[in-house]
Amino acid sequence: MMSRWRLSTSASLLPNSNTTRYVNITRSPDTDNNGLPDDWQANYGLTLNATTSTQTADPDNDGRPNLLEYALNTPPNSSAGNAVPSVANEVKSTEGKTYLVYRYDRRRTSLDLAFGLEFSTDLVTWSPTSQQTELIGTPTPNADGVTERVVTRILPDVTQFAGRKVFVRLKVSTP
Ligand SMILES: [Ca+2]
Ligand SMILES: [Ca+2]
Repeated sequence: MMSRWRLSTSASLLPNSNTTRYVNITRSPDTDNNGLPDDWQANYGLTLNATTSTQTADPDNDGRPNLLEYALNTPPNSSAGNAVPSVANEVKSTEGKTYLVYRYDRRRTSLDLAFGLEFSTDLVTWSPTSQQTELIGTPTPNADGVTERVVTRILPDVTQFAGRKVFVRLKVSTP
């Protein structure tokens, strides 16, 4: 069963001692068990138990299923405002070598979404491990208060890709 959890803290949860800190974990209601919080569905008019409300449905026909819309905090009922991950060549200053760098914004309050990059040479077979990656810094909260920016360097440096193509995509799943 899919579930959604949120972390919250409040003054009433904090004990007098400053050596212990309590964290309250509350589950966002998901009464139709589709893995998408009911309040998120309600915000965008996705009716409970409707076929247009499943994780794989794409009611706005923008090519993004509802799970991806939720994970990236884009509206499932409009293709407007869709943030697009970016890929750019960037020099790693400590090495002087150029690497592909992949940037995307993801929802940061959902503990049960898994994000990962996958790679392919033919757009048919995808693998999460055929290229090594390294996170650049730590994810940075965005001004919207909902998402964070993730920046990943794809290894090895671009000179090692000479004469061949490698495609990269973002995969979102619920464990
Ligand atoms: Ca739901
Ligand atoms: Ca969509």
